[in-house]
Amino acid sequence: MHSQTILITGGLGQVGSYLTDRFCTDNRVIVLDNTSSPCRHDVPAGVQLVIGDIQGPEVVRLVEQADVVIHTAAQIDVNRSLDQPLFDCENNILGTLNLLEAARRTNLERFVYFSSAAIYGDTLHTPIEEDHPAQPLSPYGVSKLTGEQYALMYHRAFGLPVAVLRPFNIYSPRQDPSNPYSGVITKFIERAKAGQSPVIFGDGQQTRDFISVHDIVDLVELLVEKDEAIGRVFNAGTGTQTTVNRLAGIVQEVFGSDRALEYREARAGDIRHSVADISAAQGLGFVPQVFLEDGLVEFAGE
Ligand code: UD2
Repeated sequence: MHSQTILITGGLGQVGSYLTDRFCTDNRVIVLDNTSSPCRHDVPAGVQLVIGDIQGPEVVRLVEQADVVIHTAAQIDVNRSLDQPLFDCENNILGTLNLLEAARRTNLERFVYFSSAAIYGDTLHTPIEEDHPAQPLSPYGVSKLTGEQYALMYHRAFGLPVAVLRPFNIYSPRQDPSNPYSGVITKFIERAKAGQSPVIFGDGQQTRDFISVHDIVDLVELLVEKDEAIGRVFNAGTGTQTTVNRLAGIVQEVFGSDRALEYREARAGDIRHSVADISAAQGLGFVPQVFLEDGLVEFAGE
């Protein structure tokens, strides 16, 4: 890959920070972040940090300098989107549109848009392929889907080289444990570190497709490199489903605990089964590398 100037929105966040670390070794990286939910406050040497919002006018100047835009910045809290749908809409839809408008008349080589598996809503079948009906259950899901639609329209109408990814359940040691809406892995690990057993909502037989942030970064690299990715949508998962019970067992193993698991009432609106069909990503050469067991070991060292 030749050296490029890469603008990473949300570059201080859970995913953006790992993208920054990977891309900055061979490229010029500019991070744009409004510091609303940073998982770190600094960037590696040589990376330019711009504190600002994706809705601001400065994105024009930043996008003009870039060869590639990787757009991860978003309001990511499903519950907050239910409480404040307008806030979610402004951030995610208008913010994305502002970036796309800035990109419209440039010679960008790639615009990578981070969507979410939340766009699917209740699943009719698994594994979930990209053509599965999109029936989001939250304003967040609607805002992510709308962002996708705008991005793909900018490809069709204006030739912008857009690629979209729909991450399933991403995990990394940089997810903020103090956030009440952090994912189940972060929750289980925090409890394990405090000598407590995992709390399982429902019978624990519900499944998810847990994907390491390192695999997400690999897939983004492919979306940037491969021209076949342009104008298309890719599920970002491992294709493997894991029950919440099994996850709890692995966390207990990694932390050497044999306490009894705690079961509580199922969460309202919880989706029963979720696993990605990743044949589209595999067609680009994507091979998930991180087994859940190994990915969780990384947390033990934190
Ligand atoms: C994921 C996304 C969310 C949205 C949603 C769309 C994450 C962190 N969240 O929610 O943003 O895209 O998918 O479908 O990726 N659980 C427990 N104990 C706990 C915490 C959770 O048993 O302490 C269960 C929970 O009831 C659920 C499963 O673990 O069945 C996964 O929960 P989650 O909050 O990590 O993620 P999910 O899939 O609900």
